[in-house]
Amino acid sequence: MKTNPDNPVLYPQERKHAGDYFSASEVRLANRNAGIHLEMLEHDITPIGMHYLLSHFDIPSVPAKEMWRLDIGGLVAQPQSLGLSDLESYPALDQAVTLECAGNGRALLRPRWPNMPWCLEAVGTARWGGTSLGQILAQAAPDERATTVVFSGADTGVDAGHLHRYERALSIEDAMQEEVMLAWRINEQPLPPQHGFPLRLVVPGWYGMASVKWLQKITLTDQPFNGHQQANTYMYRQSEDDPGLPVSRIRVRSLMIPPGLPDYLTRQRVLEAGETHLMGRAWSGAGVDISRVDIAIQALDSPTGEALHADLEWLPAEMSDAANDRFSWRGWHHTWHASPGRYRLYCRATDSAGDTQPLDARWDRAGLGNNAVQRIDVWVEEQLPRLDEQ
Ligand SMILES: Nc1nc2c(c(=O)[nH]1)N[C@H]1C(S)=C(S)[C@@H](COP(=O)(O)O)O[C@H]1N2
Ligand SMILES: [Mo]
Repeated sequence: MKTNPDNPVLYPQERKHAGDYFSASEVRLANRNAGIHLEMLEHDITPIGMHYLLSHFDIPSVPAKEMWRLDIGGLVAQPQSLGLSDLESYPALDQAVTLECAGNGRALLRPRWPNMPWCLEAVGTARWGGTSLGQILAQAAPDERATTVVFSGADTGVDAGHLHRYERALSIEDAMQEEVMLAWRINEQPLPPQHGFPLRLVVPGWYGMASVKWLQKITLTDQPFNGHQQANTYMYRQSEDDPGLPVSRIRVRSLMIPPGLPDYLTRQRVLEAGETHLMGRAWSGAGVDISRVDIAIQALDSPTGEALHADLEWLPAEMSDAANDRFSWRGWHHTWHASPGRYRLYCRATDSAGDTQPLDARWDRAGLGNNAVQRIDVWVEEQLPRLDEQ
């Protein structure tokens, strides 16, 4: 094999952290990989088209639904080649799952790692429909030496000079968990192309990278899997030479719907004094419940925007009924009697395993797993101008 050493795709320059301004590449990625609009946190189930998206390469062109095969091979006694109609004959599994990208919050770190510049919008909760993976793996009769299950998508591209298919692995124990599913429906509809049509993996509780879209092949092996998206990306690292720790489950987080009205360009918020309904969602990938969400409202000096008191006073939010599924977010709300001024609003979730969100972001070289407390600045006015007097 001979490739041109001047080719910057195969031989890229080293990626470096960046300062203030987003590059054209980051803006282009942001236009491809839309995020949820935070006001859509109003819905238990995120409407299709409002769920965030992250696709590394091009959305692959896939054969018609009837032609699609899922091949299961490697260390198995009974290799399988299954069409979608074969999968549909297994018991249906339908579950609301909160999916979040491990890069959510990346753009709030300084300095910034050039990659998809998520602020806080890489999350959504869909009702995924399909069937549990474990029973299908069991049909293939895994060899007892098999330790690892590799999932291969139909999409291919280059990242950091590595040409590869999008592939991720789970340990066989993790893959056999009953909630791990093969999904061909989202919110009662067939998967749209951007969410993995016709078939994807959904790994509840894990950051999104585990949920391989356009799933074509499952391979059982007794070797550790060292694919690019397993061993190089999606590792928590402090520095370049840090061997790193694998990214797995979603860290506890809450988000608030920004209250009041937005400024079009800056998204700064303005609202009228009085009773203000604050609401949002909280989730944790440990498969454990959210035990509490606390709210803090900090008065800021106007016009400097500096905090008038450094200390935060936390007030418990009311949690909505835990009607949703185990791997799905939970609603919370809080009534704020807002008086005129400038404020910073905070929300912080704690799960029943005792994990809570840090106030400040933990450093990660690639901007992964930043679950720091959200801050929203608002201006409260005695009265807003009347619409028809403008
Ligand atoms: N085949 C394939 N699967 C993939 C990806 C991808 O680029 N290719 N992106 C992963 C990442 S990083 C995330 S966060 C989720 C996003 O799923 P969504 O786009 O359906 O929200 O898909 C995961 N599965
Ligand atoms: Mo992601």
